[in-house]
Amino acid sequence: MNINPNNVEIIISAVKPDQYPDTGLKEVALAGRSNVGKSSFINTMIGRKSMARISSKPGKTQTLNFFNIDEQLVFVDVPGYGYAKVSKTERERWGKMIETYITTRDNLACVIQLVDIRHNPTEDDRLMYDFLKHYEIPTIVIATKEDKIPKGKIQKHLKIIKQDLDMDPSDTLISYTALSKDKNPMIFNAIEKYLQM
Ligand SMILES: Nc1nc2c(ncn2[C@@H]2O[C@H](COP(=O)(O)OP(=O)(O)O)[C@@H](O)[C@H]2O)c(=O)[nH]1
Ligand SMILES: [Mg+2]
Repeated sequence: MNINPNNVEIIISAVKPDQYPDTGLKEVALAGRSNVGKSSFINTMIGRKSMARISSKPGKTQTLNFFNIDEQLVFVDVPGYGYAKVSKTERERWGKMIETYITTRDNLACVIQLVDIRHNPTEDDRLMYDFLKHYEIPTIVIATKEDKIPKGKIQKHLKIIKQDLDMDPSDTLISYTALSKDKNPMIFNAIEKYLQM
């Protein structure tokens, strides 16, 4: 898949289904703890420095942000979970927004769940993955920030993540760093498989 970075635009920030855009394109949603690197991932994948906002205030974006990626697919940046300073009411509103989107969106092709390669998956990471598997959503797990650990330790960390999430063998796990575009083709290939389904 070849993406023209100059043909990427934010379509809309939505909360409710009647605000979801009507593009006819397949959607790929990003899930992950706040600050794990979702916005950075989108920016690196599309080759645009600050398309998706890289937030210094985690937990701030409480909307689903839809990005039209060169008329080929739509990335949906989802607000992160696990941010401690969020009130119970906000957390519940967040949960409903995600659940509604994941369970009702017909053109959702797959979810890319980001985890931090340095740490064991958190309880929230496991709950999110289980939730996606419960609804049979194809999932690509991206273990990001690999630049922060020695190269020789990457495989060991990937193994732990796969085990801790109890990953479905049909799901893909890829180590990643937003500091480099090297793995963009590999990840677009993994995504492309689900776009055709
Ligand atoms: N070293 C390194 N830092 C990263 C990487 N991805 C994200 N970051 C940093 O982690 C912080 C949170 O990133 P952001 O994309 O806003 O996370 P989000 O809350 O999941 O959207 C920012 O300071 C980023 O610069 C990565 O692959 N490597
Ligand atoms: Mg973000």
